[in-house]
Amino acid sequence: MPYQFIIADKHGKVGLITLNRPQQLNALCDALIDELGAALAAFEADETVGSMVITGSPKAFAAGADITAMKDWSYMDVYQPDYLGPNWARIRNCRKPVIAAVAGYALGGGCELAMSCDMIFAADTAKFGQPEIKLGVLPGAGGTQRLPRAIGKAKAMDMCLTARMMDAKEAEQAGLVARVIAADQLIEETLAAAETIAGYSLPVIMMIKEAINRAYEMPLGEGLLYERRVFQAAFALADRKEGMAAFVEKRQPAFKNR
Ligand code: DAK
Repeated sequence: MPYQFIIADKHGKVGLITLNRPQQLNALCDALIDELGAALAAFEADETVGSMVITGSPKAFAAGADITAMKDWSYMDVYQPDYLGPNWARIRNCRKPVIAAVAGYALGGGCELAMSCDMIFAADTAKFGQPEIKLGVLPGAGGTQRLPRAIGKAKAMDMCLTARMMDAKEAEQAGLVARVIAADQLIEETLAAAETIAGYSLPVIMMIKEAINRAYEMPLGEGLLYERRVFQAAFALADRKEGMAAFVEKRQPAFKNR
């Protein structure tokens, strides 16, 4: 399917989505988010794909929602259609793992998009920020919610209230990113990690993603119970049997996603 604002292609078992509005530093216009949701849905439905990667350009992962598009809107212009609600939810509701490969700016909605992914791999050039306060608004797609969970209240307050940017090193130390990678290796290393994930059993991949995400929604006791029940459910999978048999027989497992 041809897209205007993104490029979607497959690398082995990995669906790679590249945000492609370079003149606007990948500012997230509504149509781009629609296309991103459509591409993720297509990869979700594709049985040959086990994980996805979202990336931008060397200069910008995404410099935020499209300020030019938003500048003249009224409250009712955004409230009535629930602006940026449903199409952003499609990203959050993805069941296969999604890695954000971030180089350059990830600001405002760009930082929030990266945080909506399951993990962030950052180039050493990455800069994260929630500068909405400078525009007279606040983060609206998770900045005030996911950021404190990722980096703690103090740093989240600092970033959202002063609008300062955080570099890749600080972001890794603070727990926002999983890995910092030399910029020229970012895509290669991220695709390799995504391919490793996609090589495992798909239902187990999805169970792990679901269980970790529950850690943000549930008290510890409920989360541990949920994890145990899903662990027990994994014993219904042919892939569980295959994985353990392969270990005992000292061979590579051949998972069938069943
Ligand atoms: N929107 C539109 N255009 C943008 C843009 C943006 N966010 N960011 C950059 N551009 C455009 C610039 O206008 C410029 O266009 P031309 O002048 O060439 O036509 C071009 O990209 C290059 O930008 P600069 O000339 O500014 O480049 P510099 O290297 O000098 O500076 C910069 C790079 C990233 C520091 C700077 O461009 C900048 O500060 N950009 C704005 C960053 C920002 O404030 N981002 C937050 C936007 S508000 C929600 C979902 C999402 C959101 C809210 C709710 N829901 C689900 C409810 C999100 C809100 C936001 O993100």
